[in-house]
Amino acid sequence: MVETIKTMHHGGCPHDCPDTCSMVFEVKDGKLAGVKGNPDHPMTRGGLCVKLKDYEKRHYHPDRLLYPMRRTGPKGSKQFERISWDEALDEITTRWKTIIAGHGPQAILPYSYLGNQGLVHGLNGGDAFFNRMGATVTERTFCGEGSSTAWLLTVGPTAGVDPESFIHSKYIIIWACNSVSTNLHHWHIVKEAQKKGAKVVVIDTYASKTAKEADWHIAPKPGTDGALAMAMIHTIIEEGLLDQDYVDHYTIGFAELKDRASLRTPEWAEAVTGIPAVVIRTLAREYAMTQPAAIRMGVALERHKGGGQTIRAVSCLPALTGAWRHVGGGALQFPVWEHPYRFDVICRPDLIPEGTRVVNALQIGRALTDEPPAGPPIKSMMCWNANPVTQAPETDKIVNGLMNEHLFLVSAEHFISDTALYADILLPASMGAEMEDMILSWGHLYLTYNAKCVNSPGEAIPNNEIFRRLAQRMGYEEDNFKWSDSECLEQYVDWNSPACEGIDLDYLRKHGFARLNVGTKDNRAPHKNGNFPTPSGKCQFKAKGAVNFVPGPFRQMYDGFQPGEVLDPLPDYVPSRESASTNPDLALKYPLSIVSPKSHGFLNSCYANMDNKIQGQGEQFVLINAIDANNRGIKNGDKVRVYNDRGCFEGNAKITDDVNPGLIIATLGYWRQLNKGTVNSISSAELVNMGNAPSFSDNLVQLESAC
Ligand SMILES: Nc1nc2c(c(=O)[nH]1)N[C@H]1C(S)=C(S)[C@@H](COP(=O)(O)OP(=O)(O)OC[C@H]3O[C@@H](n4cnc5c(=O)[nH]c(N)nc54)[C@H](O)[C@@H]3O)O[C@H]1N2
Ligand SMILES: Nc1nc2c(c(=O)[nH]1)N[C@H]1C(S)=C(S)[C@@H](COP(=O)(O)OP(=O)(O)OC[C@H]3O[C@@H](n4cnc5c(=O)[nH]c(N)nc54)[C@H](O)[C@@H]3O)O[C@H]1N2
Ligand code: SF4
Ligand SMILES: [Mo]
Repeated sequence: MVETIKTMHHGGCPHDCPDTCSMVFEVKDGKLAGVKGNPDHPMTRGGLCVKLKDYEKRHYHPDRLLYPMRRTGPKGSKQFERISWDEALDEITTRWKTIIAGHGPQAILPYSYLGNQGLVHGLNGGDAFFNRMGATVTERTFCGEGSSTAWLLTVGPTAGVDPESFIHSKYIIIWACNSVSTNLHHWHIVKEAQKKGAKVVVIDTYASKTAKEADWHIAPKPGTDGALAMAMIHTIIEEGLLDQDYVDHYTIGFAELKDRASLRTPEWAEAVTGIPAVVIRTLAREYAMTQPAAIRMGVALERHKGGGQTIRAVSCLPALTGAWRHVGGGALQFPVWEHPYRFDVICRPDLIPEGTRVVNALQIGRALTDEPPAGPPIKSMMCWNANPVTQAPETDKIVNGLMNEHLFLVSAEHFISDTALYADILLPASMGAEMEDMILSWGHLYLTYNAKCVNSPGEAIPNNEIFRRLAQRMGYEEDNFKWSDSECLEQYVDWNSPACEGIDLDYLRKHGFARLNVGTKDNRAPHKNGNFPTPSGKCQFKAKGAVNFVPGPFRQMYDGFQPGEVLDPLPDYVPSRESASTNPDLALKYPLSIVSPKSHGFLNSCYANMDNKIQGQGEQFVLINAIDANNRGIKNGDKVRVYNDRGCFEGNAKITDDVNPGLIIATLGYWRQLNKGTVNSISSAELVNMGNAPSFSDNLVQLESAC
């Protein structure tokens, strides 16, 4: 038998994950035969996670969508017939032209997120296309926008401490982040620092995989971290543990912060958080007195009504103690701030007609049902790179909205997801190894390249090609719709920026990744002498006159559209919307708080349709304390029903000390098609107090046996 040759190509994991791994694609006989982590990449270090290690199986999964399809049965019945690309695109554009003629372009609503994080096939195409159309703008504040608003307000658009510099840290606080599952390639570095003597503290509302590997696990009630941080600030000031010289030179608003924190005692915080005052004092002392100290903030810190203010309080800590003076000291939010992506060229916010309405993606269920936005009715929605039925809150409303016969739904997908299930037209999209791209990295300081090395199966085409073809049919002439994928890459990065010195596309094609010129892990201390990229140049404990706005990569798109309310100039604890103290009546009916973090074995809802991944992850479970289980006559393994006024889902009870009484945990991603409801059936679509972020950790429920 003749041995065929295996070739290797540079890949970049396209998923919405802070690790943005550099991969090696192995191609044999024109097919993706395997994937490996790039051994040369300082963070990937040759290893991928359990989700991606057999990525080729996802490419060639038997359920993969291979051809354009048209719905033939009732909505949601999963009855489709194969049609040609021409038929599909003609039908879509004919429908859209009719809708635009009758109701105006805002009757069409785009829906996308970071299902693909490529600059070309994730962010591009769709945004420019729908902005050109004048469609409704859909505000995507799923993940980190509250955190980003708070971070920008306090320290500005800085990457902060390099995730790799944690190797030099002596005290590490991982705050509301389950790194072992969600940021594995940072966790390796934290473990190495731990071996070298660093103390690792995990502040998580339950004993996550990461908390179990920490030196110290502190478990505040969900949504109370703002009180914990304010009490740390109180202790640091009261006990004189601060770096007064740093505070005097490089911060503003200390006197006011001191005044605000004077009443936020550890005893006060004990009543709010459930953490003993003595523990809070010890944490504050150790944190302030052990340098370099680094804080890794997780996305979940923002997920309750007071999320923005919580992040502001935490972001003040390293300036108070002077941790920023040291390599490996400071705080890490999203290093994306120092990446020179040209979002204005990618998304073309300049094309949005003045006065275009904005619908928040988290509130899509309301917009499609009982709270339609002012203006024309929503007659059509196109969904790509997102799966709101599984991932967005108030699922029942979303499903009701998608069942509406008058809503023309187009879904570009890899699989018939819980959202694509309701589509009128399905479009098959290409997957990772089938298209050239650069992957947006929000969790490290490397540019990441992805080569096209195999053809797509069936008739799948990349997202950007879908939008090129649609643009042609709609008669849109802008350059964005004519550039090839390679030309897009030339345009989408500011290759002349200092961060890109010595790096170009050819370099990336050869090496697969490149570290930005923003210092090395061994010398980077960007705020040693202040230099905060804020209006004052200082760390802003106080930000007078700040208004709420939507930050992040899409900032430009919203400036001028959402002026927002004036914010409290100082950080503080803002209680949750749904808790026994803030809503006692609701708590009588629904006495349990629920937190729905990421599943170890899924990537949001991706992989939760693959048998081997479900096997690894296990069926939907609900972690519950023995006290709460006994009160309800629940035994380990019982099928339980979790519910509130918004909806319900089912899972298998796991009785454990990993959660405190009053809290249950059910992880995210399981498909509604394969389960009875999902965690988002009970989630509220209310937004948090900054950046219109989601409140996934601010929900009350009741639980009962489902048998
Ligand atoms: N395996 C896996 N990895 C992923 C993803 C995935 O789906 N699966 N998704 C990716 C994406 S999109 C993102 S944004 C990141 C997010 O990654 P993370 O930031 O780690 O987010 P979560 O898993 O939602 O939550 C992390 C931890 O915060 C805790 N938590 C929740 N609310 C609170 C609170 O109020 N206070 C405190 N102290 N703790 C709280 C949860 O119990 C959980 O253990 O992960 C990425 N990586
Ligand atoms: N309860 C609860 N809800 C949450 C969270 C939580 O912690 N708890 N986390 C939130 C967070 S942090 C996030 S980021 C959001 C994520 O929300 P989503 O981005 O909606 O989540 P995914 O499940 O990753 O959906 C992406 C979809 O895009 C498809 N896709 C992937 N690549 C491509 C492509 O190249 N082309 C096309 N056309 N389609 C593609 C995938 O098949 C998948 O169906 O969920 C949020 N929802
Ligand atoms: S999902 Fe995250 S950890 Fe897994 S391969 Fe992709 S970037 Fe790496
Ligand atoms: Mo996310």
